Parts: sequence; structure tokens; C-alpha cells
Amino acid sequence: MRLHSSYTSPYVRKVKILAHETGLWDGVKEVYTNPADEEVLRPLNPLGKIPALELEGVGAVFDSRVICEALDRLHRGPPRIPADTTARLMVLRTQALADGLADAANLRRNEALRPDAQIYHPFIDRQDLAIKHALLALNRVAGAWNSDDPPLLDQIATAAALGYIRFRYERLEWRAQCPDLARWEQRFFDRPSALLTEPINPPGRPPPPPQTVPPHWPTE
Ligand SMILES: N[C@@H](CCC(=O)N[C@@H](CS)C(=O)NCC(=O)O)C(=O)O
Repeated sequence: MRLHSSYTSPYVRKVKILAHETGLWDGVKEVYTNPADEEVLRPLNPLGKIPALELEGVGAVFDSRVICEALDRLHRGPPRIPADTTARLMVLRTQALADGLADAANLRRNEALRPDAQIYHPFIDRQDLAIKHALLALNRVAGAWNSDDPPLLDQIATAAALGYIRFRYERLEWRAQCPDLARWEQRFFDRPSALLTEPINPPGRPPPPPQTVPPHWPTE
């Protein structure tokens, strides 16, 4: 399996954590692919996004949700997306929430990195609201997560999104409002699968410029 990957993507990290947790990582060849590389990525994923996984007998699989579904069928341990309908929908719902948190964080960052005069502040405010309410909603489910059980895809997706918030918005103060999520975070990020997949600034590239609109926790 070849995984087209990057150093910072939360969606790539979700796939990588799942592969580590399920013992599949040794069978994955990670290839750092620049999404702007039209020749490599576009034929695999017409959307030009990573992650994309090249899978024998299937071809390229994308996006991260489909890749996780594929990986969950390839290992022999307990499934990380439950078969039972209710449990499955609950896990997939939380995955969608966590992915949406990553989406909002990503969109906000791209907007905030524009030149000052071009930034559309209502768009940033809207993403900040999504970030706040996604974190509060994840806090409501995190209280029931037991760290002794193998993590399901809801926890894995949450770790990937939260890891992105930690990486890009270190100064965002969310933990006091989300104590259950903060407690779970402390335990999950000690797992080897989390430690081995920490995002880093791409080697050899200058660090990203500071954001002109600092992240904030909306009061409304
Ligand atoms: N829903 C997709 C999101 C993937 C995504 O947005 N990837 C970003 C990197 S974090 C990307 O490749 N962006 C490049 C582009 O849009 O040109 C997934 O879960 O895989």
C-alpha cells in the first residue's frame, strides 16, 4: 500500500494513527506528495487532495474516511468502525464532527494567511464558531471514552483534528471549557500511534508566517 501523505494534514494523520493502532503500518509505504504536483496526485485523486492510498486490486482510494473504511477491513483485530448499526452511526457521526473541526481550522487558517486587506473577517468568525461548537460537542462525547479499550475511529479522528488545533492554534484556550476532552487528550497523546504521527513543519521549507488574525473562542 502506498499512502500519499504530508507532514501536517490532519486527514493524513487520522489514517496513519489508524494504521499504527491496527498493526497495518508496516505494510504502508508513505510517500510525501505535494498536492500541487499535478502529475502525481491528480491521476490518483481527481480532487488533487491528500491522503490518497494506492491499494492493490482496487487502485487509488480517497478521501480519509474511505481509506479508514478500507484499512478497517484489512486488519485482524477488533473493528474500529463497529458493525452494529447504532454504534456505527455514532462513531461515524463523531468522525464527521472531528473532520469538520479540522475543515474549519484549515479554512480559517487559509483565510487568515491572506494579505490583511483581502481577509474576509465574517468568514473567519464563522469558522471560529464552528471550531468552538465542535470542541464543545466532542467534549460531550469524550466523557464516555475509556482509555483501556482499543480506540475506535471516533477517537482516532478526534485525536487527528485536536492534534491539528494543537499544532496550528497552540494559543487557543479551549481546555477550561472542555474538561472531559482535555482529560482524554492527555491520555491519548501518550499513545505510540499519536507520538509517531506528530505533525511537523516540512523539512527544508521556511516556517509558516504568523497569522494576522489570532484564533479566539467566540463568546456568543
Ligand atoms: N475530506 C478530505 C479532505 C482532504 C484535504 O482537504 N486535504 C488537504 C490537505 S490537509 C489537501 O490535500 N489540500 C490540497 C488542495 O485542496 O489543493 C479527507 O478527509 O481526506
